[in-house]
Amino acid sequence: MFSNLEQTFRWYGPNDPVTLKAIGQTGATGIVTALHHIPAGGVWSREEIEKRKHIIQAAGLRWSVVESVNVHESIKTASADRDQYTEKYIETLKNLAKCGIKVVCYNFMPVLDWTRTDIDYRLPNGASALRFHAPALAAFDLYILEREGASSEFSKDQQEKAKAYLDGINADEKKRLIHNVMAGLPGTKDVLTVDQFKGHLEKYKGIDAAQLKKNLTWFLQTVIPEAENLGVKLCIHPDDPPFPIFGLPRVISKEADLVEVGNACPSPSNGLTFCTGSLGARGDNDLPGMIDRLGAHIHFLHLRNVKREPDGSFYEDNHLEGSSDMYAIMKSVVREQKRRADSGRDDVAIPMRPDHGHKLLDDFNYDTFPGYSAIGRLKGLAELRGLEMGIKKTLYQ
Ligand code: DNO
Repeated sequence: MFSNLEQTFRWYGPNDPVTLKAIGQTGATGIVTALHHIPAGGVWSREEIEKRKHIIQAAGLRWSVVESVNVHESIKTASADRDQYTEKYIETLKNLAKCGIKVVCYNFMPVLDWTRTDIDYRLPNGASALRFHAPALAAFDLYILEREGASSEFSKDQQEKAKAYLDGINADEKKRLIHNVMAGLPGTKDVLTVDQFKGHLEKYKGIDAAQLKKNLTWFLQTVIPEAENLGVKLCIHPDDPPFPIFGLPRVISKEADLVEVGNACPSPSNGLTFCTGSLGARGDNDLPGMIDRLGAHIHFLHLRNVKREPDGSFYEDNHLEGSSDMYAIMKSVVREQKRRADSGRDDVAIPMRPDHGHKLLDDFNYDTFPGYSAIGRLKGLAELRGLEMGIKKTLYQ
């Protein structure tokens, strides 16, 4: 039997209340982390990388994947200083490669990384989940940000629902909404002010999806050949949510986008982070089929399930429940592993992490990063590894 997926857990570094010791007890063997204290655009020195690597190894774990080396906004907007930031990006990849860390996740989402309106959405059993509530986002856009042109992007009905939502929340809830939407990069506690955000949006005036794709293509064609020389596998993370928000273009939302990424610079170093939660927020993404067709390019898996609602909202469900068929997804993943094993590829043990988790039980006693509780993710990992084993034994033993 070919090997299992590599079970990994995201760890936000020494300040993460979920310790490496706790992670070891989940059964995960790999760590997914980044040097979150270095802002996008800064070079990760070899010393800093080694320091972090040693902490992980001392806990008996391995630094399997970097998530993420963030791409500077100047590269996404093709500003005059993009060359300088691209050189720094390559420098970081070189340093990572020297330290033996060779799978690197990144994304190409303008301004904000992932976006949720509610980070404490209570499910009937009392668990706390993350939610994207479309009327709340529209309310923020139309009536808090007061973005020019926003009203032409929402139907009359959507505008009415947004207004009703805003009228129905109190001052604290409104503050929380602003905080949730403006929260900065994962792993930081940074929160943009609405005015700062407006300033960022300015820079995207005149950048539509076609232009953003061009900028991504330039980045890939500049960086991928270097990564290939280093033996580093880059893997782009899809947009979350996988549709435009705040008038900003989104270019990694569906199968055709992922195909375009590959075609922009064919190379084993130009790969995908297949995030079933992000891609699964669109009903027209056929996740198992996408894995069947694009599996060879997947270097990293985020396994998570969302429950879609008719108005474009969604919340994060249990890993095996929700709108996506996790059994069919895992079956496609296992088939991809079999293809890799049969063709002698050395990356059969694709790193996977249980992406996000509910807050459950004792999780409420810790101030964890949104989505990154210990017990909720442990539950997800346990279910996913059982599913993997069941499918493997049924199909191949
Ligand atoms: C959320 C994550 C994202 C992801 C980045 C990848 O939990 O999946 O923050 O890490 O977008 O670059």
